[in-house]
Amino acid sequence: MTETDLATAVRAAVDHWMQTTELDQRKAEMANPATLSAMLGAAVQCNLVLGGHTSAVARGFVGQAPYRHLQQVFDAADLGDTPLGFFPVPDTAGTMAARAAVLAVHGVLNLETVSYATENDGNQFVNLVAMPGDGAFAEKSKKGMRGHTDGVSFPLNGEDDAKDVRIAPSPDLVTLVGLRNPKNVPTKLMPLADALATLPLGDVDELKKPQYSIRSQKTFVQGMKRILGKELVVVDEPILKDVAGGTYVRYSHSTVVPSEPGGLAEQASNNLEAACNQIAVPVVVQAGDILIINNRLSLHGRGEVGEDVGGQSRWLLRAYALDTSNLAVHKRHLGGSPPHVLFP
Ligand SMILES: O=C(O)CCC(=O)C(=O)O
Ligand SMILES: [Fe+2]
Repeated sequence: MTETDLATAVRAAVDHWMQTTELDQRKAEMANPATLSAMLGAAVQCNLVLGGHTSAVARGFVGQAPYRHLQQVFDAADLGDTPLGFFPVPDTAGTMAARAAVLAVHGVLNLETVSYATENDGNQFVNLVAMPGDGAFAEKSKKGMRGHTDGVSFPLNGEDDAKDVRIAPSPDLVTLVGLRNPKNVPTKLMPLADALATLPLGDVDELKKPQYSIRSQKTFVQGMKRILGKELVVVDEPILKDVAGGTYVRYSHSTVVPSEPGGLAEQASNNLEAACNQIAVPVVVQAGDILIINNRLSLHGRGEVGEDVGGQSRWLLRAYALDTSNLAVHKRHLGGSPPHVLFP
């Protein structure tokens, strides 16, 4: 299987859905994303089979790769102006096709499209755009980003937070969708295996020791204060974890610090970061593209976005996917939230 094979199967499913529905019907179907994802995922599966592939192969093709770039999987026309904040995503034909493409991809992979109640009010799709003003979010939105994984203070899938079993895992996949990217600002992919191959073994050992404390990323903090009463901060955690068939990572420069500063643990995380910068692969997510990032096998960052806001400025959508086949129900937020909203 190639990225083009998968992209072609997704494109056919999305085009068919767009051609056979009107805006009102699309909105109604989008209100039940799990059902729509299963339906579109089944359509992708049919298209794969027609092309001589299977969805099981697609799951391995995506699940074992640090990232996959699917180009031109939907028509990014009819968008309206670039929004000025994380949400809402405006309901236009272009953003509907974009969201359908994500649900189609997650559907064929048997993954649920999830969000967290504490981040962006639990919105399943958010705009990644440069924001006006001079608050912390606005400033960050225009800058580059160093290597990180998303939802870094949450446990790996299948594990519990040491103090609160309700805390859901961080996403398995971070899926970015291109709506516009006129200045070709790259997203930077940092496959973990490539970074670790350049590190001394001693550093890798340090990164596997439970000796780092992890704060939550800025987008979660306000919501955590509301829902948990405080920001989630975890202590004595490793950055790397060996699992069957590989090594997983959770890391963010701004939120992960060694419990004891100035020692080997700090040297190792600094070296990991330098290694990530060295091996980073720039990928320009163009209008109509989907970039699937494995949030365990790859870190990601981005280049400088710049000052342009609104109008025709850069606009990506982001969604998260999680294998929820073994997810305990207490890790969902529920209580009036849609089922895809996880706790916290
Ligand atoms: O804008 C991008 O290309 C990536 C953004 C990102 O990684 C994030 O918002 O967490
Ligand atoms: Fe990110």
